[in-house]
Amino acid sequence: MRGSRQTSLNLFCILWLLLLLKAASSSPLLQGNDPPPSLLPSKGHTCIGCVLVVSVIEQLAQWHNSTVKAAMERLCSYIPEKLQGFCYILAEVYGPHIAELIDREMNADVVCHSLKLCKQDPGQPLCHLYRPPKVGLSTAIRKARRIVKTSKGLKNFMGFSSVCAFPLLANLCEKIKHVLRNELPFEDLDGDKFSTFPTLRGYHWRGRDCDDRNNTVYPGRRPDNWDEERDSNCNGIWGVDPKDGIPYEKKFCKGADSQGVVLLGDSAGAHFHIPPEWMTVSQMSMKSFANLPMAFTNELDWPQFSEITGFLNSTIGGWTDSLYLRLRSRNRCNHRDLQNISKNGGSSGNLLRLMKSLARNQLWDHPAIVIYATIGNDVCNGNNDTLADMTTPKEMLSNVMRALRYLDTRLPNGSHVILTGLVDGRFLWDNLHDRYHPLGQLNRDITYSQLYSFLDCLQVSPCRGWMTPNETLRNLTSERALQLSNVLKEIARSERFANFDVFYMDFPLAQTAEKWRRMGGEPWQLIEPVDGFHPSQIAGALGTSITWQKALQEWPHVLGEENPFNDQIEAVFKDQGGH
Ligand SMILES: *[C@@H]1O[C@H](CO)[C@@H](O)[C@H](O)[C@H]1NC(C)=O
Ligand SMILES: *[C@@H]1O[C@H](CO)[C@@H](O)[C@H](O)[C@H]1NC(C)=O
Ligand SMILES: *[C@@H]1O[C@H](CO)[C@@H](O)[C@H](O)[C@H]1NC(C)=O
Ligand SMILES: *[C@@H]1O[C@H](CO)[C@@H](O)[C@H](O)[C@H]1NC(C)=O
Ligand SMILES: *[C@@H]1O[C@H](CO)[C@@H](O)[C@H](O)[C@H]1NC(C)=O
Ligand SMILES: *[C@@H]1O[C@H](CO)[C@@H](O)[C@H](O)[C@H]1NC(C)=O
Ligand SMILES: *[C@@H]1O[C@H](CO)[C@@H](O)[C@H](O)[C@H]1NC(C)=O
Ligand SMILES: CC(=O)N[C@H]1CO[C@H](CO)[C@@H](O)[C@@H]1O
Repeated sequence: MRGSRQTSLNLFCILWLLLLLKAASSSPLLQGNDPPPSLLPSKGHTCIGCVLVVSVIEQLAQWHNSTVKAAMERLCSYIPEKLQGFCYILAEVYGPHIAELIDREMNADVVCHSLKLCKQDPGQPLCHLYRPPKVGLSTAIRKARRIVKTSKGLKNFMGFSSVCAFPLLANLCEKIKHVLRNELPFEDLDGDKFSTFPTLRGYHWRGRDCDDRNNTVYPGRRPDNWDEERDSNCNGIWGVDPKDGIPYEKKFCKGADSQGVVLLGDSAGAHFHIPPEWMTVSQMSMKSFANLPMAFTNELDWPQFSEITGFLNSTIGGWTDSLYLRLRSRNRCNHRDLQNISKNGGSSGNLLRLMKSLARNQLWDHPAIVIYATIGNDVCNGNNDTLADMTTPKEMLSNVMRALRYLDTRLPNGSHVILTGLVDGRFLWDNLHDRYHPLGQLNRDITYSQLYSFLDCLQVSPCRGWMTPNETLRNLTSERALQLSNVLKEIARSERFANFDVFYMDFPLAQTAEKWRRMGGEPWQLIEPVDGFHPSQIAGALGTSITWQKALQEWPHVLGEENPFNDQIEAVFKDQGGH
């Protein structure tokens, strides 16, 4: 009995850490050619998870002037109901011990090292997020370990890996695994890739299906018999005008150059975002965690608000503007024709596999505008020798050409491909290094520079080359990024394809920053506050308007003509069934 209670506590612990800390870093690192992520987080992520959770508990106690135990209970009361049971038991049993450590002024680094959730590898430095305590980090940890040893409750502390081996828990582990798995195998989505389910790569990622049972009904196809009887392409336009007997789809959409929007990209394109409310104790409430289940089943991405395929009003700050929304208001026949084929960790190499999940049929479907945007992962990695692991220009050329040749076999004639250059990530260090991270704002004790070093030390940095105090390294990383962008530029200049034309544009970071400055904003607001790495909601929305203006001026044919029937479509079909 006792054993199994102890085990569920540990399981909860795992769940909580996984949740919070997959957050803090993992996803951008998962490269497509790695083995599928396992249930158990890497050592580095476990450590970040622990430091994060302990910090939040510590700060909640401080902010509400409560005991550590009360702070844990408070945190439990904020998280979604299904997780609360475990949480309360955990607080009951572990509370006193963590409290004891915290009450002795041990910071989260010390607590986590003493609980062995952070480990020092032989020959490696001792990783820490906070400035080390006066007595020195190793001394503090030794002292904390003695306290932990003498306290009964933690004696049975079970290693993570042993928990799922426990027969009673295998089932639960499977379920958690299912939800937390970063990757739903696309092969499993049988034939029809569109869905009426929002997350788990459902309609937040692609236009919503309007008849999930019929595989020949999906957004983006050319209408079947002018959609006289049913909406075969899900754009909300169907039926026959009783006044003249002409099908509406024919009347409003024939010759309208309908086309979809497809993003082939990375975590920036998918719009990776960890809500800062999850770790800002001064504003923490039940509301702060309401979006937690959705966020995790969407891989911590928010494609529904993203700059290319966003279609819902942002609930995470800023506003939504997207290429899809603009193309839709230019021609309402394009309603719902969007696909966001991007993935955290997407790079020119692993995109080759991911893009197989593109749903476009050369015979039956409308053309599409494809945005190819892997803006950083070809130079970003967390490896020791980061420079050696960057994509070379030669590899880039080969990867992108393979991708384009593949697209040429999948995209309907008349499509367009826009290659987006890599970002210059020096923007991150330049604008963030001495600012306080959300976790460090209460006590002004954690800067982005500290965060970057912590991630670096744990060897889980999403981008060692740019998230570093070493200016030479940052410059070298930008130099490589520029070389890779030039490869894309050259491809757009010199290569021709049968079914689409191809263009290049720089990633519009500089223009975005300038535009935001004129609007009275600060450059740091263009970066995701929690990870200190991805473009923020504001950066995405502003980037859209810049991309749109550029296309309008330089390649107007890509966007197609304005549909003169837009108002009539709206009058007859209202919001066209929504999204
Ligand atoms: C915090 O609570 C303790 C005990 O309830 C009280 O003595 C102390 O004055 C409080 N401190 C502040 C800053 O409210
Ligand atoms: C599926 O949709 C297609 C296209 O609209 C239609 O022709 C066909 O009859 C539908 N099949 C079923 C079983 O409803
Ligand atoms: C977004 O908000 C605006 C203004 O509040 C509203 O007009 C619009 O319909 C909303 N869009 C969506 C997709 O909900
Ligand atoms: C990086 O690699 C070098 C040489 O292989 C090694 O000496 C060093 O300890 C490594 N550093 C880390 C942080 O792994
Ligand atoms: C890095 O690049 C910037 C801009 O090109 C330059 O001003 C600076 O001197 C370079 N720093 C180093 C250490 O190479
Ligand atoms: C900075 O990075 C460069 C390139 O990796 C390396 O050669 C140099 O030793 C680093 N400097 C410091 C102070 O670590
Ligand atoms: C695509 O369309 C263009 C113009 O409409 C035509 O010239 C070209 O031959 C077509 N390409 C293929 C592969 O059908
Ligand atoms: C269906 C699909 O691939 N959706 C992607 C949309 O974009 C996000 C982030 O860019 C990806 O994580 C999704 O996988």
